[in-house]
Amino acid sequence: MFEKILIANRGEIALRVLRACRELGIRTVAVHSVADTEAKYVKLADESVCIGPPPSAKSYLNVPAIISAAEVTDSEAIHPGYGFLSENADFAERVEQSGFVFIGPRAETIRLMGDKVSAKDAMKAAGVPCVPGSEGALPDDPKEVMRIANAIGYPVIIKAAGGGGGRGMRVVHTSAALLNAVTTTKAEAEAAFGNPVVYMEKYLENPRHVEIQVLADQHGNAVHLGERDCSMQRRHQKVIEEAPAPGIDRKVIGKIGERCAEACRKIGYRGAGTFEFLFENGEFYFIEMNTRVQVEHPVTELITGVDIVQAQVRIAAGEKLWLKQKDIAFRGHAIECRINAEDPFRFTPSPGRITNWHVPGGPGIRVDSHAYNGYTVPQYYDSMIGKLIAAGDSRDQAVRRMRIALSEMVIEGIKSNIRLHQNLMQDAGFVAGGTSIHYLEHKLENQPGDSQD
Ligand code: MV4
Repeated sequence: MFEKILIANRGEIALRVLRACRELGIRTVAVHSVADTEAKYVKLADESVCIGPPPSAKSYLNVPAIISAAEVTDSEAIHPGYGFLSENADFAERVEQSGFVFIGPRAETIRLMGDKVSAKDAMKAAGVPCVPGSEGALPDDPKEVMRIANAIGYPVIIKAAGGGGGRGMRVVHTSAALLNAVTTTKAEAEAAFGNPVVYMEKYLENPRHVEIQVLADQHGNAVHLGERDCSMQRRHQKVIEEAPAPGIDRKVIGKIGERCAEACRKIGYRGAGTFEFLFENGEFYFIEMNTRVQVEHPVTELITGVDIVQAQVRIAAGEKLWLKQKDIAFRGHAIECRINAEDPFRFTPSPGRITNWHVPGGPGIRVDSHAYNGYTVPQYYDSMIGKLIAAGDSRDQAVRRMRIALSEMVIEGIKSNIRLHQNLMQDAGFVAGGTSIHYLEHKLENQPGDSQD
């Protein structure tokens, strides 16, 4: 096992990785920007190194500064968390070339999944069901493009190979609009990602977002940890996630989960990974793979008892997978509310000093947050300041525990989205379960909520 790991991230996930390392007896190095100098998790780490000024581009994305910090502290491995450099293949390569272990997949795997065309090709070849669409990249010949769209059937969606997570896509409803849409998406893709390649898919009008968590070791073994439903989102930002996905047959999950595990074995995947699917009319359609730990990993941890962050570290250290698929049992239900420093109905960021912070507790409640009384939420980063997770024997119990937890939670001095979550925990559609990816945005259009304070 490693003796010392550098955590190349900030906030709640830096604290989460730190805790995983502590339990494994591994010393930690926190790297931080000037804006995070006073953060408690930085002081909790065994060592800390300031890597630059507040803007991410000069600190958490500053590759030479992070590599130097690993060198001067004699770290053996680097955990990238999520966001920032976590899915940057060039960073993973630099880490390994500098003699450190990157806690994540091989750089070539990250590169393969970063290109959404090659990711889909690889998954299709590995037996994962995909959304019907163009075979790879769209050709230049407009007649061919028209033919492909006609074969798929409208509506179709044009997506950038360099995009992902909702960036660089355009829905097309008629053949009259097709060629302009392709031209515009290609130009935007070139400008945004330096890659004009686009592909086409059948546009699914009302799907759910259901993703499968996998773990794979460096010795050809892989298991799945079931699914998460992340349909409750606004502008591609997830708001609530849960496991299991309401109303989906366990046998169907077992089958798609095994397809994902088998795909990991086939491509030599290493570490934790997430297969993103659209789920519509009882069918799973692969869209993208994420090669990092995800924000919503706790709901899977709570229903499986598997510590996903520790698993990432143990796999990176070369351990053979200690779990067989039959050892993994799914127990009860877990729901996560992302706690953001923002206006609960207008969604404008609300950085500043937290003058009063009180977190809930009791059976089945977990709070993953780096915040505390007197903590100042910096203006430079994502507005997520923590996650409130409730688990119970049933979905109903998890919902009831979440309502109580939200009622106990106190955040003063800044605005938070607690009231939005309280509203959603009482929402008939949410309570029934199984809403589509458009549900929250439609609800917010129709009932924009009170905008006092
Ligand atoms: C789609 C789709 C419908 N049909 N692909 C958006 C994020 C990116 N990961 C893929 N996305 C979508 N791809 C086809 N063929 C609808 C979306 C989509 C979406 C997907 C997951 C979660 C939220 C979403 C919100 C809007 C659109």
